[in-house]
Amino acid sequence: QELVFATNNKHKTEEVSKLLLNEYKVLNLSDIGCTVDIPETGDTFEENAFLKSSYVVENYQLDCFADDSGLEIEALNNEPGVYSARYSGQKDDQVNMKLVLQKMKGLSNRKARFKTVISLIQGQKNYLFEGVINGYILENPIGDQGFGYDPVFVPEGYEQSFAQMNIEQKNQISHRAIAMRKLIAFLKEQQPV
Ligand code: ITT
Repeated sequence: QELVFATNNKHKTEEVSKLLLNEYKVLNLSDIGCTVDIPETGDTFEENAFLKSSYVVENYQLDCFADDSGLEIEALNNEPGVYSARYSGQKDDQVNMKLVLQKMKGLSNRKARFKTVISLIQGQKNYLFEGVINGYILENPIGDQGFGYDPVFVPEGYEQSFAQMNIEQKNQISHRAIAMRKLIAFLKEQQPV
């Protein structure tokens, strides 16, 4: 069975595909022929996730789900938050991560969390699933796996940054994996065995 994931982000597709491996083949935006960067004009993860999923429903008449996520840093009043993908004004992970490190320079409160909100639209209804992981921001990036802010984020109770973990390790604990497990449980409930 196929499931459409309204994303242009290859890393998200890879993480999510691994989580859905046994149940669904995941199709991303390019797989359904959509080359649009869907505008994310909301001020919450919930709104932005819904903007992406509803775009596909309206333009392609396909049920689908979307993920909006970001990094909330306590000492920066929860920034970059919904602006995580373009914190510096550019959609450039390296530049955005550097800006975070610069703003965090000298700050002793390093607490942060990653959050994902998934919007699933099924039969015209919108269902939301959330995942959060707490952790802290390093002084310097470390690791070369993952994407985005992974090299500067260490989850609570771990010694390694997300970028030092492989996908399987990140998928055991991440914000996205937590939200995805809720989505998978929901989809399972609807399928009588
Ligand atoms: P789509 O909207 O096409 O799904 P995107 O990259 O624009 O892809 P978001 O709008 O959700 O995704 O932006 C989230 C940003 O937050 C993303 O670009 C990363 O910089 C960061 N981010 C989200 N999840 C992350 C993760 O698991 N690890 C590191 N950074 C993450």
